[in-house]
Order: sequence, then structure tokens, then C-alpha cells
Amino acid sequence: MKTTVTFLLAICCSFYTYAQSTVSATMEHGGIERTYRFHSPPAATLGGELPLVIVLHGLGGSGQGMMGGTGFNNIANEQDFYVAYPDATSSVLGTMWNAGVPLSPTVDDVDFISSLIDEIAIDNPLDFTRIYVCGFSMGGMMSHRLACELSDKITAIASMAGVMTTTVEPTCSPTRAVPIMHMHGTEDPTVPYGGNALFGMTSVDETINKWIEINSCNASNEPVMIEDTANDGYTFDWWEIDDCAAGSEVWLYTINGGGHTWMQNNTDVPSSAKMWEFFQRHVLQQATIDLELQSQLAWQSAIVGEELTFELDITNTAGGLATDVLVNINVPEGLTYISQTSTSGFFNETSFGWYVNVLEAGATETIHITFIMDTAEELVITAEVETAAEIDFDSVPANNNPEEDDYTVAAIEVGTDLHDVLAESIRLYPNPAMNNLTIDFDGPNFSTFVVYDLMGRLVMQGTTNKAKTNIDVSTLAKGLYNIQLITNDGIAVSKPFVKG
Ligand SMILES: [Ca+2]
Ligand SMILES: [Ca+2]
Repeated sequence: MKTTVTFLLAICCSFYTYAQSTVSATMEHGGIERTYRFHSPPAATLGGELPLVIVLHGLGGSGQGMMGGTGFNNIANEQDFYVAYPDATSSVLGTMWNAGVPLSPTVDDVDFISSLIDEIAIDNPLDFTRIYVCGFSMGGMMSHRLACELSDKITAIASMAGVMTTTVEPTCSPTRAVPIMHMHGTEDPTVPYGGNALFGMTSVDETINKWIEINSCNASNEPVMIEDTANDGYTFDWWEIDDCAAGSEVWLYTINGGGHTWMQNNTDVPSSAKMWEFFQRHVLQQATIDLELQSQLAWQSAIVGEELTFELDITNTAGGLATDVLVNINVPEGLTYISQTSTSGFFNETSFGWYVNVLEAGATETIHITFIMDTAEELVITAEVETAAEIDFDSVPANNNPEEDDYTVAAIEVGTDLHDVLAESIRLYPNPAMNNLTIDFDGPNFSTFVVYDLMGRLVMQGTTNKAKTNIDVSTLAKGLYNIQLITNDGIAVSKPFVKG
């Protein structure tokens, strides 16, 4: 049996060796004849859809040159994907992508790459969820541009020594979070790590920060040094930012001492192999939902022993159906749960998880949760979408990012605002008062009252209860007075009245 298996493997592998192919091809685009190299791996002859990696050359380079220099064909043969190596059009500086730097050709290279994918797909069944672009130098700049402008078609990009250009950066607004891998040498003299404004190059930091912002990443972790074993003359720092919206990532490899060159297989982080490793982590999943949370508190009784109501709204502002939606409500110590009412779903009174389940496009569901306040300290209730089966346009569940719209904060601030709220809950009448003044309030427990005249002298004091309290003011001289009411918790609120 073992012998048979070995024999079959031998057939399969020799078959593979002979079945790969590389061709030169042309296609018409925008009235120009465009050229590219195309490599099919042996697995293509077995049928079925395969991923595509598009490799973009640098200024003055060629697809042929990239094919020879990157070794992507060998990886493709082993890992079963197609590779295309297109050629840029000519400029005064040589072959050049329209990546958005000065002297770029005016051809629409974004549309060319889009058309190239379609052209290749005619004869080669593509897995459209796994289309990747990478490039060197200006090809890397073009890769960043494609991530910005062709994000509905390209799953992820990787760049070696090519930053986002200064003309592309301000308008970069992909339709989804795009996984980005960037490699750059600190001693790169051509595309400097710190940028070159004159030639339209942002810095590596600006490029990465832009993607952190676009992809809503939590980038609080630090880069780590890759083990230095290859004796390649460099060290590599890896900043693996993997906490980003919609499962995207931003990876930065900083090559300490590295210049303007593709990292080969004898280095600790070979560019081609690492890019493919990164690409394999990502499959195109279009965002279809946009969950947003909003919350507020009913203030009136934000006082010890009284009720407080937390209102939470969840809205799906996008066009797709959201399913399996769970919202986690983080309730601090100091609040005792009493009851809830919700327009939809199931509420777990122990975990404070609100399982909304299904939320149609444009729909809003609401929950009201009532607590008793056990403390007069400031408290914060937060809530965040914990799970959703579909991809959200601009937020990622359970990443604890207060900047995202799937996160909301409701703060109970027992301070000046509470005094204002309490003051409004008190009614004094008649005002002016002749003989009797009625103190009428709802909610809070005011236990004592003190009356001061305009000079600040104490002229009367007594106790109150929760119902209306009548006090005899007939002995007071005509004029303006302040009555101060003090709660059981020692919170004092003043209101003026006139003795007529
Ligand atoms: Ca959202
Ligand atoms: Ca979130």
C-alpha cells in the first residue's frame, strides 16, 4: 500500500514539473497595447480556480526583470497560484507606473490592472476572493494606489521600498479595510524611509499611519526584532498590527541597514516568500453591514438608592442583513440590575449580553435597562458589538476601540450637573409666599432644609420628607431668601424664594 502511494506521488509531481507555463502576452487598453508576462503553475491544468498575484516592477524596470528577480514563479508552482508581471508605459524617466508622482504618465494604470485581471480571467479560472498585488519601488507605490482605488477587486497588497505617494494619500478611501504589508530599508537612498516631498513620496511612517487610520487598527503593540540568523548584514523589525477592522492587518518590516533592493532568499525575511505568506492570510470578504451603537442615560434619579435607566440603540446603516449580532454591555460595580425592556432579541441578565440576532438594513433596535444606584461615585457604562456574522464597513467586533461606531459610552457624572438636575426637580410655591411655603419634589430624598437671608444668615431650618412639606414663613421679613435642601447623601441644592 505504501509503495502504491509513493508511486502515485511520483506521477503527480513529474506531471506538475512539465505542466507549468510562462507566456508573453499583450492586451489593448485605453488605445495602447499593453504587455505582460503570465505564469501558470502546474496545478492550473487540474482545473479549479486559483489565486492571482500581480507583480509590479520599479521605475525603468520590466515584468521580465521582476519575473527573474523575485522567484515568484517557483513559489507559484509549489503553492498553486497564477502570477502576472505587467509592464508600465514609457515616460521621460523610463517605464513608469502612474502611481501619482511628478512626471508620471497620464495613463489610467488603476483601470489597466483592473482590466488585466479581467483579461486573465477569460482563459484562466481565477479565485476572485484571492487577487493580490505587490511591487518594488514605484511598483510598490502603485500597489498602495491600487489598495486605495481598486479595493473592491484586490484582496491585499505588499510593497517593497515603495510608499504611498503624496497625491494619492489625501484621497485614499478604499471601500473596505485592505490588508497591507510594507517592507522598507532604513538606508534606502532612492525612496527614503523618511519620505521625499519633492518627488511626491510620503514617509514610511505616514504610509503606515494612513493605513492604521483607514483600517481602524489598534496599533498599541510594539515592533519586534526578527531573529537574526541569515548573516545577511541586516536586522529586521516586524510591526505586526493585526487588530484592524474586518480582519485586515498592517504589517511593517523595517530593514535596519537595508537599501533599495528586493530581499532575496538568503535573508531573514525574503520579500517574495513573506509576501505570499501574508497574502495567504487574507480572502476578500466584502463588508455588507454597518452596525452603530448609541446610548444615553435617564439622569433624573442618578442618586444613591434611586433608579437609573440606560438606553442603548443599535442601528444597521448599511444595505446588508446583519445576523448573529450580540452586544456586550459593560456594567460597573455600583449599579444593581432591576429590569429591562427591549424591542428585539434576548437579554442575559447575568452577563449583560444583548443577543439582538437579526438586524435588517436600516433597522434600529432599542433596549432600556433599569438599575438602582448603589453609590454616588462617577460611573461609566460601555457597550460594544461583540459578534456579527457579516463584515462591518468600519468597525470590528470586540476590539475594545472607543473610536469605532460599534462602541458607546454613557457616563454617570455625579457632580455639578446632578445639582442642576436636582434643582429642577424641586418646586417651591406659592412664590412669593405669604405665610406657608410648600416644598415639592420627586425622586431624591431630601432630609433637611435650611433657609438663609440675602446676607447669608441662617434664619430657619427643619426636616423634610418625601412628600410635600409645608413650612411656616410668616415670621420672616419681606424679601428674597435662599432655601437649601440637603439629601441623605449630603448633596445640597439651593433655590431662591420671595417672602411677600
Ligand atoms: Ca460599524
Ligand atoms: Ca469595535
